Amino acid sequence: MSLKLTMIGPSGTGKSCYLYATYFRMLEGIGGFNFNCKDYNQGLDLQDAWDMMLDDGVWPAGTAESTAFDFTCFYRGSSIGDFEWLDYRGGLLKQREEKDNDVAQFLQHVQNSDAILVCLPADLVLSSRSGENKKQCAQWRSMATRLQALVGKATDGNPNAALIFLITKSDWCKSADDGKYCVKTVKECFKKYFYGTPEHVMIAATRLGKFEGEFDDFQQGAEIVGDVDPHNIHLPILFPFYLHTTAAAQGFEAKARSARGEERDYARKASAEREKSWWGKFWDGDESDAFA
Ligand SMILES: Nc1nc2c(ncn2[C@@H]2O[C@H](COP(=O)(O)OP(=O)(O)O)[C@@H](O)[C@H]2O)c(=O)[nH]1
Ligand SMILES: [Mg+2]
Repeated sequence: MSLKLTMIGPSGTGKSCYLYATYFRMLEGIGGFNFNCKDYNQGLDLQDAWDMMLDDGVWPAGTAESTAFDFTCFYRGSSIGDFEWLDYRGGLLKQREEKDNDVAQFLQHVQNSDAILVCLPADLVLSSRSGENKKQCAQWRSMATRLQALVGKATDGNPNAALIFLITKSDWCKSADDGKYCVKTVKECFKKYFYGTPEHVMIAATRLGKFEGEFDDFQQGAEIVGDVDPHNIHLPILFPFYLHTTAAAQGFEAKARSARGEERDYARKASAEREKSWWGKFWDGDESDAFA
C-alpha cells in the first residue's frame, strides 16, 4: 500500500510546522504506530526544522520550495504501507496555472491524492464569531472561499479520497465552546461533505503546544513564547490507512464468503459423484447407452 497525502491551506495555516511535529512525534511512535522518513537527508531536514522550534525557540521560515517527503508507516515494528506527503511552497494557492510554473503539477497531485488534509487555523475560524478583528475576519472569509473551490476540485474526480478537516493551531481554543464553534463552522462551511454519515470524512483538532501572544505575534521566523508539546497529530495521518485497511479487509471477507460458497458446491458435486456406481460414473447414469 502506498498513499499520497496532500495538505491544502494558504500560506501561514500551519502546514509545515505540523509536518515537522508529526515527524518528531512519530519517529518514536504512538500506540504501536510509528513513521520513518525513507530518505536519510530529508529526515535530517525535518529534524533541523523541528530543532529550530524546540531548541532555538523560533517559528520556522516560510516554505520556499515544494517538496514531497516519503515515509513508511509501521505498526508494532512491521511495515503497513508507505505514504508520500507533499509540502508545497508558500503563495502557490494564489497563482494561476501557467506554462512554466508548478501550479498544474500541484493540482494534478491534489486530484491523485488518497487523502486531502484541509488546514483551517483555529484563530481565523474563531475570528468569524466575534467579528471584532476585521483583518482576521476578512482573512477567514477569503480562506474559506478559496478552500471551498479547491476542495471541490480535489474531490471532483476522486470522491473516495479521505477528506480531513484539520483545525490547526487549536491552542487558540480556550474553552470547550470555542472547540464546538470551530467544528460547527467547519461543518457549515463544507456542508456538502457531511450529508449522511460519510465514513471517509474526519474533523480533527491538532495543536503543537501551548503558546502565548496575540494574532500578530505568530509570524514565520518570530520567537516562540510558550511550550512546544504536540497533540493529536497522528490521528489525521493514520485515518487514510484505517480507511484503506478497512476496505481491503472487506474485500478479503467477500472473497472468503465466495470461496466458502464454492467449497460447498464442490462438496455437493463430490458427494453426488461418490454415490454413483463406477459404471454410472462412465455413463453418467444413462442405462440405454450402458446396455448397448
Ligand atoms: N498558536 C499556534 N501557532 C502556530 C501553530 N503552528 C504554526 N503556528 C504559527 O503559524 C505560522 C505559520 O506556520 P507554517 O507551518 O509555516 O505555515 P504554512 O505556510 O502553512 O506551512 C508559524 O510561523 C507560527 O507562528 C500552532 O500549533 N499554534
Ligand atoms: Mg510551509
